[in-house]
Amino acid sequence: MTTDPLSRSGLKPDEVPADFVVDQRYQHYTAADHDTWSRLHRRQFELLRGRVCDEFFAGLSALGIAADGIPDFRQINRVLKAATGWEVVAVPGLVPDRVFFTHLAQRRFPAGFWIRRPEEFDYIEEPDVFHDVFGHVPLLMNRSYADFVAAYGAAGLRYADPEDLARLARLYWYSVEFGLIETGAGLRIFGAGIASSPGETVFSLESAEPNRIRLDPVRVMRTRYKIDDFQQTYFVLPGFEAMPDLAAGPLEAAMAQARALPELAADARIAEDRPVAVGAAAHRP
Ligand code: HBI
Ligand code: FE
Repeated sequence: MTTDPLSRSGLKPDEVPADFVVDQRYQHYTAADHDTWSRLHRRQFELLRGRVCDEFFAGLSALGIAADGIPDFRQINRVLKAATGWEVVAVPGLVPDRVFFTHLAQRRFPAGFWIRRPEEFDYIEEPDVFHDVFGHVPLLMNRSYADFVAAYGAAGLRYADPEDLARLARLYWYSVEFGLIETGAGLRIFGAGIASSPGETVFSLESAEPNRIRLDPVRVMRTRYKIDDFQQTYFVLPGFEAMPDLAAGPLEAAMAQARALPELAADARIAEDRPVAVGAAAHRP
C-alpha cells in the first residue's frame, strides 16, 4: 500500500478503527458529489450496453444502484445480504492487505465512501465509491463471483511470502478487476476496473493492441501487470462457473507450478496461450 489511506477521506487517524470500517456518513455528501456520481453512472451505463455481461446489469438493477445519486450502503445491504451473504462496508480508501483479506473472507466488501473530484472525472488511482460500488458490488449478487472474492480473501490469509501474495493478487487483478467473459452474445466485460472506466471499456473489447487469452490460473499468476495504463493482456473466462478454484489444495497446486516457472511481462505471448477472438457478435448492442 503506497498511498496514505486517509488522504482522501477527510478522516483523522483517531477516527479510523483497526478494521478500517467507518460510517458512510451519507448525510455528508454534497449535491456536487451526487452530481459527479450521476454523470459517471449515466456515461458508463450507456457505454456498457452490449459490452458488459448481463449479470452486471442485473446486479445494478436488483441493488438499486442507479443514476439518481450515490447509493446508501444500508439499502444495498438489505438486498445483497439476503442474496449472497455479502455486505458493503465503508472504508477510507486502500486498506492494508491483511485487513482487506480478512473483510473479504468474511464477505464484507470494503468500499471507499468518498467520490472523486470533478477534475478527476476520467481517472483516479485510488478506488472511490464509484469504482467500488458501481464496478464491484453488482457482481457480488452472482454466486460464483461472490464465492470467488470470499475465497480470495481466505487464500490471502494463508500466504505470507510476498512473491506468493503477488501471484495471488494477479488472479484477482486479471479477473475481478480486468476480466473478460465469453457469453452467447459475444465477448463481454466483467472486471470492475474496466466497467468503471470509459476508456478501458472500449479499449478492452475493441482495440487490436492487447492480448486476449483464455484464463489459465498458472498463466495468470506468472503475469505482471500495469497499474497506470490500460492492460496489455486480458484474460477471458468461458463463464462465471469457471472462476479459478481458490480452495487450499487446488490453489497451492497452481501456486507451486507458477513458482517453478519464469514470470511473464504484461504483454508476453507464450506458445501455450489460447487466444480468444473478439468476434463479430462482440461489442454491438
Ligand atoms: N483496499 N479498499 C481496498 N480496496 C482494494 O481493492 C484493495 C485494498 N487493499 C489491498 C488491495 N486491494 C490489494 O493489494 C489486494 O488484492 C492484496
Ligand atoms: Fe477494484
